[in-house]
Formats: sequence, structure tokens, C-alpha cells
Amino acid sequence: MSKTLHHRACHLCEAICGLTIATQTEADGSTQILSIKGDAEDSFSRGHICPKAVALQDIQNDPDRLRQPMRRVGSEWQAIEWEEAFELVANRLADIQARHGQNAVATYHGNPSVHNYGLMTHSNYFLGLLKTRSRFSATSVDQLPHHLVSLQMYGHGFLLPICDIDHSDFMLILGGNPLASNGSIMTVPDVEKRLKAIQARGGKLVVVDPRRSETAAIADQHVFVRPGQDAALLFGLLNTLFEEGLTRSSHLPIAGLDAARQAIAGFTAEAMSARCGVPAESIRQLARDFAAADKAVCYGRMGVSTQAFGTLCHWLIQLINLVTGNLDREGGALCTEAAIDLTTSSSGTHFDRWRSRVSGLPEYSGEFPVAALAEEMLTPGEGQIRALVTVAGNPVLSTPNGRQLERALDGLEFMLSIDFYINETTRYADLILPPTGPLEHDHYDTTFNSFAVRNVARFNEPVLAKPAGALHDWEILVGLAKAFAAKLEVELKPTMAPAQMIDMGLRMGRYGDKSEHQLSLAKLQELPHGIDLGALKPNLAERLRTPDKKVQAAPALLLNDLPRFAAQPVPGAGELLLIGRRHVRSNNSWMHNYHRLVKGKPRHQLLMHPDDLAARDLTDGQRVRISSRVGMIEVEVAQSTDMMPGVVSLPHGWGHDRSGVQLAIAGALPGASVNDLTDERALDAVSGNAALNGLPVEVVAA
Ligand SMILES: Nc1nc2c(c(=O)[nH]1)N[C@H]1C(S)=C(S)[C@@H](COP(=O)(O)OP(=O)(O)OC[C@H]3O[C@@H](n4cnc5c(=O)[nH]c(N)nc54)[C@H](O)[C@@H]3O)O[C@H]1N2
Ligand SMILES: Nc1nc2c(c(=O)[nH]1)N[C@H]1C(S)=C(S)[C@@H](COP(=O)(O)OP(=O)(O)OC[C@H]3O[C@@H](n4cnc5c(=O)[nH]c(N)nc54)[C@H](O)[C@@H]3O)O[C@H]1N2
Ligand code: SF4
Ligand SMILES: [Mo]
Repeated sequence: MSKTLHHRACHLCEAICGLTIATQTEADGSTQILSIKGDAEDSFSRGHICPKAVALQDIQNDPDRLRQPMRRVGSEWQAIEWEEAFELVANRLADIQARHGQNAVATYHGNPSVHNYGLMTHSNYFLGLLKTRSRFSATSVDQLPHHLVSLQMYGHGFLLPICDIDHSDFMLILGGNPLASNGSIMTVPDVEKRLKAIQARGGKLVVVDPRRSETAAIADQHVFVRPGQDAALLFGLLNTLFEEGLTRSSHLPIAGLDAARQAIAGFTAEAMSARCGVPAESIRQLARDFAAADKAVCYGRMGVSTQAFGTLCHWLIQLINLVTGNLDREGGALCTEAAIDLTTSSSGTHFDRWRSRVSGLPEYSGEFPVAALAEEMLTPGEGQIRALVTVAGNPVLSTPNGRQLERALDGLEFMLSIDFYINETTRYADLILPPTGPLEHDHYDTTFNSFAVRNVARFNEPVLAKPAGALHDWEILVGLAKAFAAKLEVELKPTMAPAQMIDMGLRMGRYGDKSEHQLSLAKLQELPHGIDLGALKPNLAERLRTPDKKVQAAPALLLNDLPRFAAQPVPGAGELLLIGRRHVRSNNSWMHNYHRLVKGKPRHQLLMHPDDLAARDLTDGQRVRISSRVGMIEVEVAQSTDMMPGVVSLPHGWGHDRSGVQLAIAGALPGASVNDLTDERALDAVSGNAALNGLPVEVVAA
């Protein structure tokens, strides 16, 4: 019997907290996890941890987690061998592409792909061979507007200015709830302490949200905004800054600032007030407060990304930081200098080079908006999607109009899923290939080190041995690539393990062989608590990738969207609008079968203001029927004075009864999927990102 302590960063959300995991190996060689705790020696996360990390052991031990390839025969799942599975995929996909063309095979990457470096390094090794334009991912139900705005303004989709939260003295958050999400496009472990530190040094936190969220509850000021109308508020703020002379010069080279100023001049605080539901004087005062702070940062997340004017919102947020001199400035918004720099990659460099077949939606970085996935499967004609490969995702629960997508999946000729669960989506697959569990492989965070509020790096060794016969995600992709290349009789270039690629990336990067840090895989292996490479610094002027090497303040794409904004009617008073929410014990559509996380009261009720309940003769706790243009679901309603009147809130990722996913806790409600209500036609017209928030709904007694 021997006990070992392992140090590792949690990969489950963007905060990448350091963990200390104790294991015990028995005489028979089997290893048990004894405990999972925060790693106090990780200088970035400082011992912070949330309940999801402790549930890593439930992922590991869950008897329902798939451990070998499963083939569906009718409604039965049968275990098959890896080689047979790879052959089957190669044969089916090659046949479908031969008959219907390359674009007939689609791919969908879900959120855990970006939390698993083997999927980052090797997805294209296989999927690239498919040469299909039918590529989709969770990006377009999430952060697509951020990337598009960075591409337009700074010349690269990954040049994302990050809040310098530790040095700011005024933080304005729109549509983000880091106390529940632990931060997003802002890798910020221990976020509550960092927000409270702003207040402790005399600064201010202001939250704009149609719900008094957990983050709004600790803020100095909470502003209720009408869902989907943040652009109006932001126009009012920006105009006030210009009109009242509250701007400050920037060291950045800028093109088009006057054009931007003129284009938005009509959208004054007074003109915008009725749209966003915020009094004009409050908008003006907020602009003055923001400008008065020496170091201020405006930040927007899911609530403003997944709405009808998501791209406009993110453009305006960038402009507010820019004109107050807070862009690329300490305490404002700064681009992280990651050890492996995504801003030198070719991904994130193009937009609208081609369009989707049915609705003509633009590609971004080679992907179409996922709202178009079902229609591309259901609409006959040349190029119709006949097969799908999903990787670490659950689009039936996570993309708009999930019921329609289910009908589409049911009609496919072939579907492959790389996932370790049978979920609401993968149950339609003909074949599921399960990778090793997260603690059974090594990891280097290529994604979130790049969006972190400090420059950090960390390599994670596996905690547990790889079981006999198991394959890592990247090995599955290599297996598939080999079988498919053999079938097509094309030559496959050699590859290497992800860790070797990271070694090369680290050594060639800014902290590598040519720097004082000498970062390499070997060096990081000696630093089990990770390495801090310093605070964020101004660097945008040198990193701009626009043709004229200037910040583009007035991209034509954005100016062209202003008439759509101006033409949108002022929301009606009686309208009920649906928004989403997250909870710290839940993770998108999975981890709902672990008792540790789901125990206690159900947390997936519809939150509604008492006045809205009364107006519909409804009572707290009653079952209600929610309907939208596309569907209808039934849930329990919970009265909440935290809701803005006229707004209701429901979390996504529930509705497990349709797949029979067993909830560990007896009596726990499976919940219903909010994406049975969200509308695949409700889009941010510029990017094609789904407008999940601000959905008109009706609520009646069930
Ligand atoms: N209405 C509404 N809809 C939303 C949102 C919202 O706020 N409101 N949020 C959107 C956002 S931001 C996102 S990111 C999406 C998420 O949506 P998706 O990415 O489609 O779904 P997830 O729930 O993250 O899917 C997780 C799946 O990945 C599998 N998985 C986990 N780890 C691994 C791994 O290491 N390898 C492999 N191969 N599989 C793994 C799990 O078993 C699970 O089946 O949902 C979006 N949908
Ligand atoms: N515990 C937990 N953590 C997670 C996840 C999870 O599922 N669970 N998911 C991870 C993922 S994939 C992501 S992308 C991030 C997301 O991270 P965040 O964006 O911080 O997460 P949300 O909780 O969705 O916050 C969105 C907020 O926007 C508000 N909102 C909705 N509509 C509007 C609107 O029109 N205007 C404004 N101003 N606000 C609006 C909502 O009330 C909510 O408080 O979280 C990540 N972290
Ligand atoms: S906040 Fe929780 S889930 Fe996110 S990285 Fe930290 S421990 Fe993991
Ligand atoms: Mo996300």
C-alpha cells in the first residue's frame, strides 16, 4: 500500500485551479483517489477550489462511463474492438463522401474539446482528412462575437483583451456571472476574492444583468437591463463619454474613431433609455463613474454574447475601453502573453469566406454557426449533411431547437461520437468511442493560459495509470486517421504525442529557448504547482495584425449592423423574455449524474418575479408550461425578487429524461431543456451566433 500526492490543474472550467489529489495504490496494483483539495502552493489559484473539482473522482469511478467502443444495433449497445471500430468509421464515412460529396460529413466539437489538449492538437489530424466545410462547434452558442470583434478590430480572433482584474479599480460587468461560472474569457481562479479586492482597495464593481445574480449581489451597484438590449445601454455610455468630454487619449494607433463617433451619435443615453430600461441619467452617471476611475475595465460575457446584438455589444465594449484609455493599459484590458501563443495561429484569421448552403450564414475560422446544423441535415439537395462526427459535445441539449436537431440526427446515414457517455446526443450515434478519463492523461492548457489574468503555465502529469486497452482522445483520432487514410489510399503525415508538441511550442515561444525562462516540457515537469510569468502588460500596439497595424475603431461589418439595431422596435411592456443561468454545482449538460453535485434541492426551476406570477395567477412551486415559437416544456416555477419584472430565467443543460440518463439521487428531477424553447432562427445577424437570451415566451399553469 502506498500513498501519493499529485498536483494538477482542474480542467473542468476556465479557472484552471490547482488541485492536490491524494491517491492510494493497493498491493494488487489498483489505485483509489483518497481526496481532492485546492493546491495552496499554486500561486495563481491560491488554494481555491469549487465542488466540481471534487467530483473528478465521480467521473473516474462512474460505472456508467463508457470504457470500450460501443456499437449501436437497433436500440442495443454492443462492445466492439478498437480496430474494428476504426475500420467501420473509415468505410462508412468514405462511402458517404463518395456518394454525396465531402461536405455530406459534418463535425461538431463541444466545450470539453477546449479543455483537453489532445483534442486541440489532434482533432484536425483526423477531421482534416474529411476535407469538409460542414464544421460546427459550441463556439457559435457562446463566444463567437468576441472572436469576430477581435478579428475586425485587432486583426486576429484570439487577440482578446482580458480584464486586468488585480489592478483595476472599476469593473463594469455585463452579462457575466463569475461567482457561478468562475469566470469566462477571463481565466481567473479565486474570482470572488479578486473582485472583493477591487472593493477593498477603494474601487467599484458594477454588474448589468436582468437578474440580481450572485455576482450582482456582491457588487457596489446592480443595474437591471432589458434582455437583449445591452447594446442600447452601451451606445448611451459611449455617447456620454464623447459628448461630455470624458475620453482619454490612447497610445494605440487607431483608425476610424471619428467615423465610429459619428455613426453612433444618434444613439444618446436619452434615446436609448426606453430600449434598455435604464433611466438616461443613470446611464450618464455610470459613464462618468467609469471615466472618473483611473483604471477601469468594461467586460461582457454570455449574457451579451448570446443575444441578437452580440457582436455590436462586444464592439462597443472594446470602444468604451479604448476611448477611456483603458485598452492595453494596466488595470484595464490587456492581451495575455501565453507561453504558447494562439495569436500566431492561422485559426481565427478569416470570416465569411464562404457561406452555409441553406441560410447563407457566414463561416468563422472554417466553422458555420451551429444553429444551422439541423437545417443542413434536413434540407434535401446537393451538399445535404448525411453523417456527423461529434467530439465531446451534446448539441441536442446545448444548441437552439434541440428537438429539431434530434429529428435530424435520427435521419442520418451514420453518426460517430467520441465521448465517454451515452447522452441525449450520442444516443443517436452508430458508434461511440470513449477516451480515457481526465485523470488518466496528461494535460497542458493551450486555451485558457491564453486568456488568463496573469501569464501562467503549468503541465499536468496523469494522476492515474491508463487502463489496459484504453485510448486517449488523441490516440482515437490517430487511429481513425490511419484507418481513413488507408481507405482513401492517401499518405498520412507522421505525428507525435501532444506533450511533445507542447515541448516544441514552449521552446519556440516567448518564454522558451531564447528567453531567460527557458521554458520546456522538462522544465514545467519540475514545477508541479505551475509557473507564474508575471502580470499582464501592454503589448497590443506591437501585436496588432490588421493590414495597417492600427486598431480599427469602425469596422464596416459593425457600422452596417447599425440600421438593424435602429429598426428594432422598443420591447413591449407585456412581453415575457427568457434568459439563462449557471450554477456552481452544474457543468453545462453533464456531471448531472454525480450525487455529490446534484444533491439538495433541484436548481433548475424557472425563476419569475412575484408580480409576473400574480399577473398569471401562478403560485411559487407550481408546475408551469413555457412555450416559444419552436416548442413547449414543463418545469417548476420559483418566485424570485432577484428577477427583473418581465424576465424569467432557466438554466440550460437539463432535460435528461429523454435519454433515460440515470440521476444518482432518488427523486431528483431530470429538469427540462431550455433549448427545446430557444429558436434556431434567433441569431446575432452579424456573426450567426445563437441569440439564446431574450427569447419571447409565454408561461401558463401546466
Ligand atoms: N440556452 C443555452 N444554451 C447553451 C448555453 C447557455 O448559456 N444557454 N451555453 C452554451 C455554451 S457556453 C456551451 S460551451 C455549450 C456546451 O455545449 P456542448 O459543448 O455541446 O455540451 P457539453 O455539455 O459541454 O458536453 C459535454 C460532453 O462532453 C463529454 N466529455 C467531457 N470530457 C470529455 C473528454 O475529455 N473527451 C471527450 N471525448 N468527451 C468528453 C461529456 O461526456 C459530455 O457528453 O452549451 C451552450 N448552450
Ligand atoms: N459552474 C459552472 N461554471 C461554468 C459553466 C457551467 O455550466 N457551470 N459553463 C462554462 C462555460 S461553457 C461558459 S461559456 C462560462 C460562461 O460564463 P458566464 O458568462 O459568466 O456565465 P453565465 O452564468 O451564463 O452568465 C451569464 C449572465 O448573463 C445574464 N444575462 C442573460 N441575458 C442577459 C442580457 O440580455 N443582458 C445582460 N446584461 N445579461 C444577461 C444572466 O442572468 C447571467 O447572470 O461559464 C463556464 N463555467
Ligand atoms: S472553479 Fe472549480 S471547476 Fe473550475 S477549475 Fe476551479 S475547481 Fe475546477
Ligand atoms: Mo461555453
